[in-house]
Amino acid sequence: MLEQLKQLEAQALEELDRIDKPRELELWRVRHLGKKSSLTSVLRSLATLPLGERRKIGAQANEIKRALESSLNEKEKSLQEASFTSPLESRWLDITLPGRPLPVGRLHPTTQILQDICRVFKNMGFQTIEGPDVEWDYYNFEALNIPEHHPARDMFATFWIDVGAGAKARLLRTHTSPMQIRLMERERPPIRAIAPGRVYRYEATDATHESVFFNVEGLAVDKNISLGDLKGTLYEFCRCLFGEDRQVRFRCDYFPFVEPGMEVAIGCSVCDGVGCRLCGHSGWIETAGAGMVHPGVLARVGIDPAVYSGFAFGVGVERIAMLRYSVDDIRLFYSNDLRFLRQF
Ligand code: 2NM
Repeated sequence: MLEQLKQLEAQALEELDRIDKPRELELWRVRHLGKKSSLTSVLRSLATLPLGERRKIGAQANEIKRALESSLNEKEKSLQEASFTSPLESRWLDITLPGRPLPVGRLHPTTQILQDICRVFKNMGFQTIEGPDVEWDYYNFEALNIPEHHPARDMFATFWIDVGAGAKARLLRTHTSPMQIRLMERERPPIRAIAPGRVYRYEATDATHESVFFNVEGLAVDKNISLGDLKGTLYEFCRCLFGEDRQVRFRCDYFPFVEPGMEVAIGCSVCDGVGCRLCGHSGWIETAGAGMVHPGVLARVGIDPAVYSGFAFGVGVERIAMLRYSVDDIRLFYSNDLRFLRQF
């Protein structure tokens, strides 16, 4: 019997030694220490033995039971430790490898150009003013010399918010001049200001027209402001943005809020004047409208047109971006094509 117990122990320990997975431990425990194990049946059968043998074999069996239990504990601990350390030994972390590049965002090309334009005018002494995209009819039209039913309203295809409610109707601004009216209402000359912002036109889109785009409008009001000041300012603007070589052309044009009015065009940077899709085969791209502020506009905001005069202009930001980067379709700016946007 004693011999049998020794063998039992030796076999159990040998099996335990070979175990290398924690879940096998439980199977081993059931096999050698469980209710149906040989060891347990030896312990159960002790009662049937004569007293002398019962003591000897009982002590031996209990000792083996304790030995197996403590071996099991130790094995459990060592397997647990191995589960922590072995991944560190088997898996390498090469800290000298270069990192994975993270995609880096950037400013939208329109925003970049907008900032450039504002910087150029800031350097010429213009303050920047901003205001709401939703405007009153009064500020967008009435105050700019465009009363209701005036044919000039057709120049600014409008997204209306309130329909047919006179000067109190709301709309999406068609230019940022409304902010200049507000400025002239509350401040006296000398005034030098630009109003950058989003504007809206209810029009079909094509290569040079979007229904939502950015404008920068400028205004200077003072004594003795002349058309020469306007031309000098816009020449300087074109030189700063496009360099000394690009040509600038002024021609007569009509805007209800200026008199005289003019359009400003710049030599096409895509074809260099030869003619292409971008410039409509004319070699010129219209980039701005401008003129001397209409006396009626000044009078309405309480600035005496007999004492003061002013010039004003409006620049299309995307048009400038198209020239600067030789982009031949304005719709590329807002189609969210990363292949396009990543180039800026
Ligand atoms: C343009 C063209 C010509 C303009 C006029 C004014 C204001 F408020 F002074 F009357 N602001 N901007 C103006 C003049 C805008 O955009 C094509």
